[in-house]
Amino acid sequence: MSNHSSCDLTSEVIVSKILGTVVAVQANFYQVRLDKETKPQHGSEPSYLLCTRRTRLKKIGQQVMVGDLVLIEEVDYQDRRGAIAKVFPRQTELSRPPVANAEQILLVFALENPSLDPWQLSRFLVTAESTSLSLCLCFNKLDLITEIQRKQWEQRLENWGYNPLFISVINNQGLDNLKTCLTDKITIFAGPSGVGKSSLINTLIPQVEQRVGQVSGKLNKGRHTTRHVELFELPEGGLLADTPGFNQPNIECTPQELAFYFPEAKSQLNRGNCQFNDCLHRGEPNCIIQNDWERYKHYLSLLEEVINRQDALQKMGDEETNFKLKIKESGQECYEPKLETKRYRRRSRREKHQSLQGLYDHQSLEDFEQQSENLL
Ligand SMILES: Nc1nc2c(ncn2[C@@H]2O[C@H](COP(=O)(O)OP(=O)(O)OP(=O)(O)O)[C@@H](O)[C@H]2O)c(=O)[nH]1
Ligand SMILES: [Mg+2]
Ligand SMILES: [Zn+2]
Repeated sequence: MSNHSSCDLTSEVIVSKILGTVVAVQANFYQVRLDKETKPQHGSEPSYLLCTRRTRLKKIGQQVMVGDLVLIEEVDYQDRRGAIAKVFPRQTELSRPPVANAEQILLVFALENPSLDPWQLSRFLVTAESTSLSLCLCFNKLDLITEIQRKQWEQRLENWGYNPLFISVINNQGLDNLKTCLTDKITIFAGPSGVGKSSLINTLIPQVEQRVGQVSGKLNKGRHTTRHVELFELPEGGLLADTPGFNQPNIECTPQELAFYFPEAKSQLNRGNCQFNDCLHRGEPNCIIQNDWERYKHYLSLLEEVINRQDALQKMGDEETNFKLKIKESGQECYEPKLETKRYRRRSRREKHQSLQGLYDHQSLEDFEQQSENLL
């Protein structure tokens, strides 16, 4: 065989391998954004295909998630259709929200309206730190505070071990730095309700509503009745997942892990060891963690919560997780028996996955599980 023909053969194989990223899942359909590198460059091909999943994938029980990198076959550019033939191994996997291959979490808080609550911020930060994703912290509504107040927050957060971005979506301030942070990555937006996540996405992607409107009717049907995860493409490259706001994420980690999710404590732990391997840093003899940092009280409160949670789980042993954590108005936690065990049975199996618990409210989690079941 001449060099020439073997070269032709190779290029043909490469061309037929169309790769893409799943940006939305609805019932048995997957909206896939085609990878620019593998897509033929005739100029007329669409950027998105509506795909089904090959029977072989169904047989082996291969789930397809938003964020998955997939191989597409049976590409029909005319009808904008295709079939997912393979799901590539995931770099990361979050269960709540269900997103594969996300690289970072963008935590958005408002400086005012709603006013910044350090305790709530700590809960979000610890939840984000407990995933393997990197974290970008961003404070919105800079227009509502003075420069002195901004400096105070900056100093305070620096003591916590963070270097946040300050932005104002309304005044278009600080957005260039943020864009740099988001380029070419899959980012999950998280933060309490009303801080400006959706406003930010609309500013970063002016076409966002139109883009969604272009999606085929089949995929669009459930959009307004079912809240589902969808990735939006940034003009500069990169994908964003908007998630509904929530107020109190639950912390799912072991008591021993918790200190590592506070940068101020982690840096102390990196300098040496406590006398006891299972030290919880509550004044044990020869503990290396000092108590003179601002968030030490947050650490102690969360530690108690994590211990209570672990105790409750242990009590249940291998039984189903029939209890749910309830946070009272006072911030105190208690466990209540849960009657609908089915939902929790599924959830407890998922606990091995990373999760940003609470990013999805229970209703939409159920919706998603319903959809996932339809897919099987
Ligand atoms: N002053 C000021 N208001 C803003 C800014 N950005 C957003 N807002 C306002 O904040 C309110 C909430 O914004 P959304 O974008 O809906 O907030 P969200 O985070 O998506 O809220 P959820 O969807 O409930 O989680 C809206 O009234 C926005 O106009 C800003 O930079 N400054
Ligand atoms: Mg929103
Ligand atoms: Zn210690």
